[in-house]
Amino acid sequence: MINKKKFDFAAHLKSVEENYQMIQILNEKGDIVNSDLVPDLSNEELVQLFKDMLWSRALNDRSVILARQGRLGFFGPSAGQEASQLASCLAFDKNDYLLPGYRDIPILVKRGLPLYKAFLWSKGHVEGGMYPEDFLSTTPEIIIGAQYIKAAGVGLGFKKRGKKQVVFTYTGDGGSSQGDFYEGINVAGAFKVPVVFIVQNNQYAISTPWRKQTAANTLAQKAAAAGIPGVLVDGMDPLAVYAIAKAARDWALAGNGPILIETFTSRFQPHSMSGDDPKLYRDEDSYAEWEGKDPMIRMRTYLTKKGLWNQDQEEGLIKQFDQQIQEAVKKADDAPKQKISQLLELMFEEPTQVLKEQIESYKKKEGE
Ligand SMILES: Cc1ncc(C[n+]2csc(CCOP(=O)(O)OP(=O)(O)O)c2C)c(N)n1
Repeated sequence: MINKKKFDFAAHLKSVEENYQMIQILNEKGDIVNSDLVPDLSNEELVQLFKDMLWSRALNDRSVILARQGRLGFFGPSAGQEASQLASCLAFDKNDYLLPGYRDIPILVKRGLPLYKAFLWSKGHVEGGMYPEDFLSTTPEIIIGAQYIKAAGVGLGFKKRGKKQVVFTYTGDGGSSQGDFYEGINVAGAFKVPVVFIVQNNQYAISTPWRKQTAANTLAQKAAAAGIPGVLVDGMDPLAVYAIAKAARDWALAGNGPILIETFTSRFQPHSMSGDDPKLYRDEDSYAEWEGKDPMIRMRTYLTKKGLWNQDQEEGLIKQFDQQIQEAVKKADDAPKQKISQLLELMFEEPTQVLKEQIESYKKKEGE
């Protein structure tokens, strides 16, 4: 038999990839380029979103200094990711459930976590991980990608109980290379649970560029294997991030199942403040390119053109934010010293015999 025509694998792959074009609404010059998708946000909401982004940048800048002074424990800078973080979280309701990663502190605080608790968490203090019962979030996940499996579980619980709530979770490009990522989106798709999975592709997993982690042309297309929609968004564009996250929430809430969103973004600073040196793996020129796409510049220009913002407003606000941040730092510094016995007591509802002995021994050392 003569094989007349061979299957064109390359064309097949190209046709798959064409479905994942990046969505942008607000371009680098602060102009609307996709008027069909402009989200329905009032002037007040737009200004509030920008204020939240400014606050997040101020928190980042102060935290970098604190970390350099040795006054924080772990800290993962978030500068560059303000649109990806603050505009996406704006799309969710107070009743929705959040599963964040370690870089998502601004989202947790925006959702109501007292800032001093975030500082305590950074220092590894047990109280930094103790949330009020009605605060609907897990603590920031350190094991990359693990939150995706838990998110599927929380979503399944909501679905089984007929709750009108959505789950939203964040990981990075590195997280999307983990088995947990695929298991999470797969099971969520199979059970059609209300989860919005967000991958913040800041292009590096510590020093590994995202292009070296996967042959996939986008991370959004990984959704196809789970049979769920995947959308690639300009992660430096607050309007596009919000519009897609809001639509994804509506889709999930209506019972259609999960969605995967890739926000293509940039981390402007080191992975963490614990010795990572981006000069070893990142081209100096790439900073200039990405700082030109800065979500702060874009949103500021857009609001200024609309007559909703001026520079004087901004300077006063930053001072105010800095003051609030300093107060939270002080509160965290003044917290009672971490007790190892307390940490051990919280491990299990009923401590094992070995733990009981350790707790007693620590209590003696701690002078109780
Ligand atoms: C399962 C697991 N493997 C390795 C690590 C070590 N680790 C910490 S952060 C990180 C990179 C994560 O990169 P990414 O998911 O892109 O998120 P980003 O830090 O860029 O926000 C790695 C490998 C970890 N925390 N968990």
